[in-house]
Amino acid sequence: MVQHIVFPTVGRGEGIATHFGAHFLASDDAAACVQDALIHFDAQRYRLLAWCIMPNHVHVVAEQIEGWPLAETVHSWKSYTATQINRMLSRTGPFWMREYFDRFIRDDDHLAKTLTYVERNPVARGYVKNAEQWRWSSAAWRLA
Ligand code: NI
Repeated sequence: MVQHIVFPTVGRGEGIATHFGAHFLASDDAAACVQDALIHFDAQRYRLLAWCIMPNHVHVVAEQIEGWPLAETVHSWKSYTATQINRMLSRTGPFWMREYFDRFIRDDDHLAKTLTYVERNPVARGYVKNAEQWRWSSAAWRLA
C-alpha cells in the first residue's frame, strides 16, 4: 500500500481551501530537520519512494510496512519536527496544520506520475530549473 501524503504548516487557517501556511521550512535547518526525520525510519517502518520539502508543506510518497500504520508515522514525524523546529525558530504553538492529506496510489502509472509531480514541486513554483537542484527532495538525494 503506497500513499501520497501532504502535510502543510499552520498559518492560514485549517483546510485545503485556505491552502498552505507560513514559510517556516524556508530555513535550511528546519528543512534538514524534516528531511532527517523522514529518512530516519526508512526501510524499518515504511519505504520512502519520494519526498519534497517545500517552504510551507511537505510531500511524501511512502509504502507502508506491516505493523507500522502510516497515520501513526505521519503523527510522529509531525510531532517530533514541530518540537525541534519550534525550538530552532524560538516560537511556540502549533507548527503543522492539524490535518494532513493522503491519497492511495492506484497502480504503477499513477505512481510514476506522482513521483514526478512531487519532485517537480520546486520547479513548478519557480525555485529551481531542475528538480535535482532542490536540496530538500528525493531528486537531489538520488544524485548524492
Ligand atoms: Ni506541493
